[in-house]
This record gives sequence, C-alpha cells and structure tokens, in this order.
Amino acid sequence: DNQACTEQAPCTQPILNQQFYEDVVNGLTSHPKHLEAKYFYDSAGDKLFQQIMACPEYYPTNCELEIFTQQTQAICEAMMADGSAFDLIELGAGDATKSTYLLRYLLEQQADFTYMPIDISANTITYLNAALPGALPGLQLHGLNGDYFDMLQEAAKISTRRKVVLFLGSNVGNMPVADAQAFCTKLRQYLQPEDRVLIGIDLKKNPHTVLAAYNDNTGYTRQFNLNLMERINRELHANFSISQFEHYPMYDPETGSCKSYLISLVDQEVTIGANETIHFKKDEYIFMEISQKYAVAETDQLAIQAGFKPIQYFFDERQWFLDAIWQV
Ligand code: AVI
Repeated sequence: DNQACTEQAPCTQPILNQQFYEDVVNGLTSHPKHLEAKYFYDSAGDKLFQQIMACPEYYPTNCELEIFTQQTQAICEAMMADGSAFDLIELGAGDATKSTYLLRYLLEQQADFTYMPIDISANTITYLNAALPGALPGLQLHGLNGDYFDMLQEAAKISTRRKVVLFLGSNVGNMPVADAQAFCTKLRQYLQPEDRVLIGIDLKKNPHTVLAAYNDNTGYTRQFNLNLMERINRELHANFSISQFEHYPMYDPETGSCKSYLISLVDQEVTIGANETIHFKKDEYIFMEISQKYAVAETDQLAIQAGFKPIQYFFDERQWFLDAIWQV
C-alpha cells in the first residue's frame, strides 16, 4: 500500500515533478475540487487509453479512422491545396496511427512535404523518429518535443513553407468551450494566410451513445480516471484509498458537455507529501475531465471566431464525427 509522508515518517523520496504537485494541490484545495486530465497519461494511463479506444462503446477513434480510410484522397487534396510544398504539423501526434493513412497517400502522390509531429512526451518523439522512416520510406520527418505553441514557433523558424496543422481525435473537446475558443484563436496567430488546419471534432448525437463511450462496460474509463489517483499516490507520496472513490460520468445533451467526476464515498482525509491534508466530505466530487461535443454550426462558430474559414467537412457514415478543414 502507498504510504504518505508524515512528520513521523518524513518523505525520503523527492517530488520529481514540481508542476504536477502544484497543479494537484491547487486543484484539490479549490472549490469545487478538480484535477487536470492532462495528467491521465502516465504509462499506465497511456495503456488504459489504448484499451478505451479498442472498446466497442468508444466510437470516436473508429469514426475518425473511417473518415481517413474512406476519404483519404479528398482529405489529402484539401491539404495539398495548390500543390506547393508544405510542412505537415501534428499537434499531439501520439503513435501517429491515424495520420499514417494520410502520410502514406501523400507519399504515393509524391507531395513535397515534411511531417513535423509535436508531442509533449519525449518518448513519443523518440519512438516516431525511430519507427516512421522504416514504415514510410521517403518520409521527410522532423519530430518536435515540447509545448504545442513553443514548437509551432520552432517549426516556423525551421522553414517558411506553407503550414498544414493536424489536430485530431477530438483533443479540442478536452477543453471547455471558452478555452477551446482561446486555443483556436492562439493557433490562428501562429499561422499565415493560406495555411490550413485539419481538426477532428466529436459531434452531438444520441445522449446514450455519448454516455456509453465514457462509461464502458469493462470499466476501462473508470480505471483511467482512478489511475490518476494511483499516479498521485506514487509520484506525490499521497495516500488516496482508491476504493473509497466512485467514477461518475455524465452527459448533458443541451450543452454537449460530457464530464467525469470521482465521488468520495465517505468522509475522509488524504495526505499528499509532507505538507498537505485534503478533506473530503461524503458525496463530494472531484471534477476530472470534459469531453465537449459540438453541433456542426458550433464548430463553424469556433473557426470563425478564431479567424479561420471552414472550407471543407469530412464526416463518417453516421455523421457522428467531423474532420474539418479550416483555412486562415
Ligand atoms: C483524448 N480525448 C480526446 C479522449 C476523449 O474522448 O475525451 C480522452 C478520453 N477520456 C475518456 N475516454 C477517452
């Protein structure tokens, strides 16, 4: 069992990630309590997210894959635009499974482009630099490890070619609408006229379908949320009793926001490191994550208010997911 640090048994291990510590303590001493979903993705979290994506209930990945496999040519033509050379920048590339469909087609067409995956994980960039040249012979590749906007600036220094930015997988949905709006506005400021974005956005649909995707029967999504507590125990020397919290997912069809919470089952105290004690009342919640769903018109609003023109839409058969091309 995890032992928290106390005065009697002080921490012997240092807290390696100070930012993580500050964000967690800040979130759990706020009203209401919250944690940041970006911290879901340690190695156990990465594995759980892979398992979520393989669940029958979790439709977004399959929808976007369907779009990319069924409409490869049209999507790539929209990216190639006038045929001029370009840099293809992917924000949060991960293992690049989806983008590989596009990259392969672009290579077949002998498009003149450099693929620049950006990821906050150094492991991811190391992996892509090692794996992609073998899988995609002839690919010009320049991986960038760091914050999205820092690396966009870096990409602009490396070359002045036209930019096409990929932001896939409904990652934009993990921001509240106001933050998504600010993010898109900032993205626009890093781009030049004629640059384009291919953005994947999950759409509003039957509420049962959405909720089931975030409440899979096997319980991977539940574990995915609880894993953040395990991570906090391990890395920040805390003593969360995982069994004393319950995963509560909800979807509001009116606003399109799908949210997940962890609910305290009892009155309890949790210590983090040597200095923090957090009190939980029975039934008190921690807000964990938002996965915002949009109507198509709302995605247009997002684009236009950020200074983009939505110029093309690609839907899956059921119209559950949208990959849109936005132009500066
Ligand atoms: C990464 N992101 C788009 C996922 C989503 O659908 O919001 C994360 C996720 N959370 C629970 N299931 C999947």
